[in-house]
Amino acid sequence: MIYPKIPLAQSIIQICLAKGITNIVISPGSRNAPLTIGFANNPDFTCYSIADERSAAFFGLGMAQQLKKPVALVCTSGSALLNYYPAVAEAFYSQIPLIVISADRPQDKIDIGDGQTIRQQNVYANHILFNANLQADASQENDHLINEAIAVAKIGQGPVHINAPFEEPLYETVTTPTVQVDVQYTSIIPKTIDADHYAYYANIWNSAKKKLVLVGVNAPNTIDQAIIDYLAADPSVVVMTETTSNLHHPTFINNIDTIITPFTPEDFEAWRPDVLLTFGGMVVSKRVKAWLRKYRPAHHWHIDCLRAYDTYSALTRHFEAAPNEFFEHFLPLVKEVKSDYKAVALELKEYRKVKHDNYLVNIPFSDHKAFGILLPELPVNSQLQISNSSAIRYAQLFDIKPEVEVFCNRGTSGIDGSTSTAVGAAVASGKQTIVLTGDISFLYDSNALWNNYIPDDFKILLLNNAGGGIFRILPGHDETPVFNTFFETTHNLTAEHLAKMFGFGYLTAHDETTLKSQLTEFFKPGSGRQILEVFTPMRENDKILLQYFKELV
Ligand SMILES: Cc1ncc(C[n+]2csc(CCOP(=O)(O)OP(=O)(O)O)c2C)c(N)n1
Repeated sequence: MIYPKIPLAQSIIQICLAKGITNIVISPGSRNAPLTIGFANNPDFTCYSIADERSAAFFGLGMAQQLKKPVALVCTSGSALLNYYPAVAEAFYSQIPLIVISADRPQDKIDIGDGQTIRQQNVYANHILFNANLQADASQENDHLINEAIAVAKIGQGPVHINAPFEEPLYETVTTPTVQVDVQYTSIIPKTIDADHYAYYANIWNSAKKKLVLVGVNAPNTIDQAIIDYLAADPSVVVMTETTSNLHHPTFINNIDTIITPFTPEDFEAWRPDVLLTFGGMVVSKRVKAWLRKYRPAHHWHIDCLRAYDTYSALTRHFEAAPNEFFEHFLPLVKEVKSDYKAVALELKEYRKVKHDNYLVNIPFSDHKAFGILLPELPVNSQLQISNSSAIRYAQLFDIKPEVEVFCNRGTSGIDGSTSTAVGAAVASGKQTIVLTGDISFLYDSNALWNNYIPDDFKILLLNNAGGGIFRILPGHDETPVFNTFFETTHNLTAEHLAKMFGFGYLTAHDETTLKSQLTEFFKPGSGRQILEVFTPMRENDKILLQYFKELV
């Protein structure tokens, strides 16, 4: 076996292995050579080589999102690790474990005029769970920091940074490790549930006639069926789910914006919950946030092992538990409450559905129409990775098969890494993965395709409306050169040449008929990696969407 000669690099590699950190995404460089040599020559690790650190970090994030365990990123010194920052921030807000290992120069070589040298220690200070600023010599203190970084990433479900200074020579190797590492194992002590406390909250629940359960980003197949059944049955409970919640039941409202956008102030008041119970991560719907912030519930309880945001300025209780664990203790204490809250919601859901379906049939080809056509065609048991901007917002308006798992980088809502994340997720999950993206997001992250690990059945549905269509929908849109140039960033680009360069099949659609036929071709088993670029009319899309909300009444 080959090991780097530098003892500190040996320590990092051995502790990673001992702690089960075996997926390593490496970007090229010299300063990180000791780590690259050590990881890549050890068959216990699976190493991925990705040149663009921004893309590499999102790729690692996508893997960790699926594996639910840390993935390590390894890069050289200088600006390399700054390019990890978007994914580090996403991991921080989406609670995804990532271990950044950056190679550095020893401290006395910083700020003396050496090349590719920046101040690396604590560089992610505001968005990191732990900084292990190592010293150049292997030591117990260093080992302790490495151990702790990995433990924090696992327990805290987020990014950590290990900064490792290496002195030249960097490429020398040995055949057996020369250092003994100190591996420490941290066990998670589960928080004990206080049963009396639950009784207090169950009393409030049992006397409330309007309980709203709102579910944000949530991994597929994580909520017990008994919980879903209870929430679906109690007449005083309305469940609203985000597309990214991966939670399904015919009685759940999975198209929040379709339901509440046309609301009058009286409707908002009538729907104001007495108790708001939330779980899962970020909520996409701006409208639900605006509603609940203005018409605040008397009680807002959030269930999460680690964090609770006071999104509606109404948070009264953070239950530090996983949802299943919470409900396991809570459900035996609850009683069904007589109420028409759910019945009214379901009646409106039915009503809106008729309006929604009618509207879709009658509109011309557009973003809205295209979503209505393509979402039902997603293959069962596939995984949908949606980019930010209007793609994730349109997706909220339509039904998506329960057998399709849905993900989106909503931690920071960036447009900078959706495709790279999807590639990482596809590699880690082994599921057929479909990216659903706008043109600006796709072009921004086109280096995602500069990747040797993209599975053969990876598909990209690219909605090209010649710019950032979202800005047309937002208030403040005005058809001026400033709007077109600086907001919408209008362009005439297509993915045709990128597809060719990166070995993807390339299909296009400009209307309903071609979209339908191209989708058949696109999803044909064995048709390989494909981009289907759907061209929609930039100047019509926003009008069609805004009219949709009017026609729902
Ligand atoms: C890294 C980053 N930069 C800027 C933004 C602001 N932003 C949000 S949406 C958007 C345009 C997206 O356009 P596109 O992907 O074409 O989607 P469309 O709105 O047309 O559906 C921009 C620039 C962001 N979210 N993330």
